[in-house]
Amino acid sequence: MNFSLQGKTYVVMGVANKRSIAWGIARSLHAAGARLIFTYGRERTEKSVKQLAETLETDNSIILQCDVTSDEQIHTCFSKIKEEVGTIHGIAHCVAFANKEELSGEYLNVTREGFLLAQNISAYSLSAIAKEVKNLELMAEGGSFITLSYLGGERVMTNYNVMGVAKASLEASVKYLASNLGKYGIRVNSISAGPIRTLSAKGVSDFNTILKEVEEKSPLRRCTTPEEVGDTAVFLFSDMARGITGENIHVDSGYHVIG
Ligand code: N5H
Repeated sequence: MNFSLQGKTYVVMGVANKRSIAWGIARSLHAAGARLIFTYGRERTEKSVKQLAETLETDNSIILQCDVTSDEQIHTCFSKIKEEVGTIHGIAHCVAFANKEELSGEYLNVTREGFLLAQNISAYSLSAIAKEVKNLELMAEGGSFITLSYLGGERVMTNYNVMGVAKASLEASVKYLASNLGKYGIRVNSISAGPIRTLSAKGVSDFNTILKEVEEKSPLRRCTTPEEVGDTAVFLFSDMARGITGENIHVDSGYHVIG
């Protein structure tokens, strides 16, 4: 048993730019010898995903659109993946969205529309993709799913609001999916990452203060990097983690143990 992902194929969903956690995961998977397939949501990110994929020296040229709010796009995307490679070994689901207006102030101001939008993109999409993978028998040799969460899904974090409720739903989905897919040799886990300066964090007014608090109070006294999340993803995807499913691993310098 080792960490090598040589000869295996992984789908990485949600690379937006070079700061993306998804890109950190892609680089770690690539270093472990994996072949990568990328998906993006909005047309305008296609170019940057292509440019980033080209910086990896192996052939990672399958780049497909997958707007996760559309069952049809999910079906088309994963059917194409089936046609192109036949079998995949894992999916990194790094997709989330909520209306900006609902990521500050009181959670109480949440709207039905905003609540459902956050749930649709950030939580339901994992189940929709898992269903498609199962129906297409894409993980015929067994495999694993990884999704990204945040501490705000477990406890109240200022301004996380509707996204916290979506992450709670995502983390519960991980457990139910793990329970259903285990019999096919498919594991489902999440990584709860510490705050990282990504496109998602853009516009968060007090982000520097949040990072500073992690630096000062976390057991490791430093912030989380996309590389740390990427390396944990390699572990979770590898046979070394064959006994782990339905789990939420905190890659956050230990911040979650602090009161
Ligand atoms: C407690 C915090 C800070 C406040 C909450 C931030 C939540 C961020 C997550 C969501 C996914 C961000 C989001 O949807 C932003 C959009 O409204 C506007 N941005 C966009 O449309 C950009 C262009 C696109 C590409 O973004 C997306 N998502 O598609 C949490 C932070 C300390 C940690 C953090 C930032 C967590 C997290 O979940 O990302």
